[in-house]
Amino acid sequence: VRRVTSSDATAPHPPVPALELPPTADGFTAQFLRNLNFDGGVTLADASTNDRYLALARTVRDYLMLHALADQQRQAGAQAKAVCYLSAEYLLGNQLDNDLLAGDLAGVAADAMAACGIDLDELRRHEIEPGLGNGGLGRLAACFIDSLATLGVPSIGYGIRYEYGIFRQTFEDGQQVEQPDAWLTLGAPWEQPRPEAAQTVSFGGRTETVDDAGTVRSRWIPEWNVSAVPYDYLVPGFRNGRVNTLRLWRAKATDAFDLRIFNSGDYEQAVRAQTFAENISKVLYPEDSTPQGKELRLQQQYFFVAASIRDFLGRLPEDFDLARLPERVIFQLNDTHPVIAVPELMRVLVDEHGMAWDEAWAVTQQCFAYTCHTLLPEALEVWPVELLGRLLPRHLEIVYRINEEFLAAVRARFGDDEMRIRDMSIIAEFPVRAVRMAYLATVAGSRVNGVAELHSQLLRDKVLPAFAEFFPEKFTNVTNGVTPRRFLRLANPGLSTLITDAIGDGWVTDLERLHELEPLAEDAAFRAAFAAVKAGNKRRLNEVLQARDGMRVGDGHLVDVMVKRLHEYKRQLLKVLHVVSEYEGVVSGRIALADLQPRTVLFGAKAAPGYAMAKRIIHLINAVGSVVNTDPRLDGRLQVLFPPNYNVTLAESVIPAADLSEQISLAGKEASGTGNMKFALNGALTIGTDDGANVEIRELVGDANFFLFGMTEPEVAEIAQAGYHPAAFYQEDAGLRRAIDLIASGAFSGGDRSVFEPVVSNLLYEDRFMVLADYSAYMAAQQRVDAAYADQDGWTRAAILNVARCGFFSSDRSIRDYIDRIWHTPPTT
Ligand code: T68
Repeated sequence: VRRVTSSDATAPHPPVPALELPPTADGFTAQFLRNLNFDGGVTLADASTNDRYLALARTVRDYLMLHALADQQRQAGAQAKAVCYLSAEYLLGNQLDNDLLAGDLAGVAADAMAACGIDLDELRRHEIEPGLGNGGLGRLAACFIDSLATLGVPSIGYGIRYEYGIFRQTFEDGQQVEQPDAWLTLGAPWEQPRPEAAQTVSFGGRTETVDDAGTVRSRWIPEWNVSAVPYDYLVPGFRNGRVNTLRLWRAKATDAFDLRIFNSGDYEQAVRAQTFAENISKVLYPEDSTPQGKELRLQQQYFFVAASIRDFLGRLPEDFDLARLPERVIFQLNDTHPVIAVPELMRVLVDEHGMAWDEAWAVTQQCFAYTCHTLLPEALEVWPVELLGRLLPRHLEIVYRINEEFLAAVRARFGDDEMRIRDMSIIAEFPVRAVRMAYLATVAGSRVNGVAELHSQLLRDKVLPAFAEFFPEKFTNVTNGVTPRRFLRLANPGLSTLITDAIGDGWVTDLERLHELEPLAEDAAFRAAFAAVKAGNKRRLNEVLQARDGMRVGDGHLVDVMVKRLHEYKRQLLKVLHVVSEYEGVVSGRIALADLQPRTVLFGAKAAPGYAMAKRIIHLINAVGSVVNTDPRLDGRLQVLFPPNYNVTLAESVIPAADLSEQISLAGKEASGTGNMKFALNGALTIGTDDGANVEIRELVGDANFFLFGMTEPEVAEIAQAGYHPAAFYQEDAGLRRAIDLIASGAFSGGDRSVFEPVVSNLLYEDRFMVLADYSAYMAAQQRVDAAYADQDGWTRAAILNVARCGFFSSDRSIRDYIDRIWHTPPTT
């Protein structure tokens, strides 16, 4: 590779060849300079870090685009059934390394940057991840589009291009402060706007009935429109030449709308209208597992699904017979957020294409499938009829008719059982009349799936039992998975190399091959190498934490990690009680300092801005940390770290460094979890309850390699039934009492007892998620952890077995399960 000097770069370019595959360092360099000069308008000598980053990203995208164009050619005229994944969230994480890996461009990019005298790592650090999701649900969608591309499934992801993603979290005096995530301000090199493919989406107005040659039809006369402009992201498969599209919609005011008002002479009003329209894609709602019920949120939902359905139908041949739509598409509903797509497709088929209702309903039922991601009743979305009728009057009519016909079918089967009818109605009557979106999705979809075995069973037995009885054939399970490309190959290069050296690199796309590592758990040299990788990952984490937050994990410490959204059901408080108990034990002299296993407890969690208790718990964690970390009596043997703004990028440093993975939700509350899979796959041992996918992880890795504790779901149900009294646990357990009393005393709040009083009284008198009931079992399990960690070699053996036995948790397997059980799309290539 020729070294490009700054004087070369300022000189006019010689003619450069078109981009070539396979990529070469010279070709990459030339394209990079072209992008820097012509796209960025700067010379190499004058380029800022941002200029270089943008040009590099553009160059990577250019290579992927070559594959994408070839892919389009291959698929032109193809009639394969496609998967349209409808999701309000995609928590993508950084793109640069992912795309370099998938496109096999890392080597040429490194050479090219070296030739230009550019520090590639600096550009890596410059990237801002698109945080277009809250947590597990959004990250699952991102893993799924990676697997869809890697498996070569014809598919499109549809979503919203939020101008502001999940907020950036900072701490002030230990309390969460939310800052806007202006991720687009420095340029968005990975996206391609496609204004020519914009769709119009309508809202409001009224319906009227028209006599259409003897049949009475309803017609929607909307009041206002917005334009949905697609922004396309390339989703490369892993080194297979396949590139799928993630199409995210941005709201813009329509020209027509503006013109009408401009012509009326009201300039200010016209500009206001523009703001109003553009608000629809302005910001991601930061609530997870608690729907907001706000009008703008419903506008977002309808906005993106209406645009997506039109967009997909527009790809079919002009003369396509829509009765055959199920042969060409399945719309997968990622939770209830896109469920308004059901009445929208009905409206398009019936009102716009004149299809008879019954035929349209048969088509619609085959075109949708619904994934549920929760078990919390309060997390099931409902839309007040008043709001839906105001925003989407025709859709409300359609929902009413769907409900009427569905309830007639229920009556035909079970008679006039009014209790049952009320239970199953898509329309709830109390506290206000409202559409139950999960019910609508269940009635409309061909399949309903939960996201782990236990979750799917509880969905059938507890959340939707009447529906499971009525439509037993619809209910199925697809256990979640995570992409091994991002969460093992990229995040853990040390372990990846170790694995590849041992068994070859086939595991990257066939994760079950990790089983071949099992015998190596008995190989002392392999164990030593594995332990060395873990130690290296801890050093790497320390570099990241040091630079980002001035924090570090203690040398020789057990790294104990709890990273996930802050929610009471996930029970960060149980982890806090463990820390406080250990601290109290040492300062009171009950535990000899020398007997304390040195540990760093690392938390990462964002709280929904309106969730007061979650924010208090964040405050408590920080408060406990600042006392414990600085108390000389602990001599640094117990550390609590809470780096702010946990996101995908930080996860990629934290997970490979962890020894212990905290998955301690109350049994029956966590639908699946996916962090639990990432940790086990990277060789952390889990301390966990019998909940979500923990159940399947434990079955696979074996009881000896998993620290199980706590009540089972039936036990939880039983004590809930009998009446749960948390204060009784407080009375009976001296250790628990000491920990709670210490918090209540103000020891972590400068003597001010009022600060954490709401947390303490909630635990003592309500404790909805039974933290106190599981406390003693959790403490005992942590003692088993300490004992196990004392035998380093035994711990490493167990860690290797975790890696070797977690191949099942690849999102490639999840996608194959969706194909087999739900989509029935053609075999993948
Ligand atoms: C999560 N759900 C589940 N919801 O909690 C988790 N909710 O157990 C599961 O592993 C994961 O989904 C993937 O299946 C969520 O993450 C949300 O983020 C959310 C967002 C908006 C509204 C409601």
